[in-house]
Amino acid sequence: MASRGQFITFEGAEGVGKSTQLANAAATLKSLGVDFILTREPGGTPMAEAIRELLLTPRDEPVNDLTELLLMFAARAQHLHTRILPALEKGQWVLCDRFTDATFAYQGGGRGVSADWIAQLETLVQGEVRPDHVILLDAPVEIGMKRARQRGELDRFEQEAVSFFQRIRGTYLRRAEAAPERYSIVDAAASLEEVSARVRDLVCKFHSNLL
Ligand code: Z5A
Repeated sequence: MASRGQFITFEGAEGVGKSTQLANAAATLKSLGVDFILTREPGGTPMAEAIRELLLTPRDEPVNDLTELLLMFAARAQHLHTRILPALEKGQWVLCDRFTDATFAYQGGGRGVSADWIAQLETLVQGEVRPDHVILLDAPVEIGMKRARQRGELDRFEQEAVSFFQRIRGTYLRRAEAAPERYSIVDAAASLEEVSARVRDLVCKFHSNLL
């Protein structure tokens, strides 16, 4: 029977380079001969992608914080139980663009929802499942916002103020500093070459630690 795959998530505020580094990590795993899937949250299955659409579309109707929180976890339940866990059980590694750390950062730090409520939903939906490694791409908020805004139209989250993203960055950093064995903080303000080299090294280290 194949040994369980590794679950690696990429986190950070908007525009820090998660999608870019996910592709870099995927190329690294390919070169190491590791079987893996690439996925994202909210989303990752047809139903969870439909929930993503609901969450990201700018709308005139104010969105209640609890509605947003519950939709994040509804999408996560579908994604985790129908895609992530079956892949891990088959021995595939899972590279995921955001996971529950984003909920603590955005809904908790950003919106001010109680971290206890988020932790309760985390236990309900995930049981004991947590990412094996979290790669936190960290950069001053202005840098990420500038990079993201060069792409054009802004989604519902991207329309928030700088202070919202500062609270998010602070929450991510506090979580990472509290559990350094599981979180790797990468300076995402560095050049693309430097960030890519650091992420490649981390992925190679996670792989060699299992040998
Ligand atoms: N959300 C939530 O609230 N709660 C949750 O639980 C979850 C999510 C799971 C969708 O996320 C939204 O959902 C998100 C949080 C919320 N909203 N926001 N903000 P998303 O991950 O799809 O969207 P995003 O955070 O806005 O990601 P992004 O804008 O796609 O950015 P990115 O993936 O981190 O960056 P990128 O696309 O790789 O890079 C951006 C640009 O910078 C691009 O042109 C790159 O070529 C360039 N780049 C990348 N790295 C560098 C370096 N090092 N130097 C220079 N230029 C660079």
